[in-house]
Amino acid sequence: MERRTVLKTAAAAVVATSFGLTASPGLAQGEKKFTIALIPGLTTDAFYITMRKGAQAAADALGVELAFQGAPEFNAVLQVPVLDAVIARQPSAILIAPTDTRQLIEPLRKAFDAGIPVITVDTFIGDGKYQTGSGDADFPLSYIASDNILGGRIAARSLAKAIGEEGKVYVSNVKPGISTTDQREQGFKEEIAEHFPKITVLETQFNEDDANKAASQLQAMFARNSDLKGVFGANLFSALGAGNGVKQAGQTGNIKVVAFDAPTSIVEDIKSGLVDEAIAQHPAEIGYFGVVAAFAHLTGQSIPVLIGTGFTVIDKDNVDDPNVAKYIYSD
Ligand code: T6T
Repeated sequence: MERRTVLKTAAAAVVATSFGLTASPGLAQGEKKFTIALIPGLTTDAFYITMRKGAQAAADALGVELAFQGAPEFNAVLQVPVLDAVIARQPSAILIAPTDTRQLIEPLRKAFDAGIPVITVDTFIGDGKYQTGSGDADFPLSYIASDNILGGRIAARSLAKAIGEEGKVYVSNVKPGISTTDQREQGFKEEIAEHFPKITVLETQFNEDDANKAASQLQAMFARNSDLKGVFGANLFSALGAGNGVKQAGQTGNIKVVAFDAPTSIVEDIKSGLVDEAIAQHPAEIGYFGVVAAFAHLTGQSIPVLIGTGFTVIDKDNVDDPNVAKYIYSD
């Protein structure tokens, strides 16, 4: 056995013992064998609320304890102390949506060094390629998420169609350094560059996950570009804010909006014509398979290093279909 694996196994045994989690069948009735911690990007976002529901469903099915703890904002400085507190309680495994590709590497390594298996959900650290034996961020066991580059490409095709394949657009985004939203912007720009020569992508506007800022930015972009044709909101708050900006500018239907994510308000926004298409992720699946993967690992199974979940593209033609509406996020 490779040395790293031996160390990992030994450390895991220490953690298991400190929880009284050895294989012995001496558990009191109702006592859970494993505690899996889920640390979201932030606690109040419908995307992570929905992820938690999926995770809880899997935890109930498997008889494990789910501990959900996160920060009130999508911010690495606020997420790290939450992670430290979780590590101190020595859960059986950690599922985390790291809020920065670099800033969470060393904090997460502390969990790994303590023998706590780490799986990242939604976002990744480093380049997202885990268990390769190279680089400083390959120690998580698995990455479970949407294909965000593909999602950005889908958004580009939707927006291109909505604006008649020509004119000025821009990306409303959170901030650089977040794997998901960086990849969506990348996929969006690649698709436009490859297939839509008459579309100009203006400079990305970063809103720090603040919908009010995204709304003001939309209005400022429109003031500078009266021929602005469309905007891609690269996550829930970016899209919500950009949409509100379009409405406040009296440009509903003139400036087209394609939204990533599907909070409950998206139904009304699609029906009113404010949003052309929304790309719903499947956060409940991410949470469900996160817990299943952690459980599989804890019980000696091997797990895939990458688990991809899907999208549902919502527009006015399918928004009332129950098979589509079920992907609207929970509040
Ligand atoms: O878009 C999701 C998530 O995938 C992303 O990493 C951060 O923003 C959201 O949580 C939506 O607000």
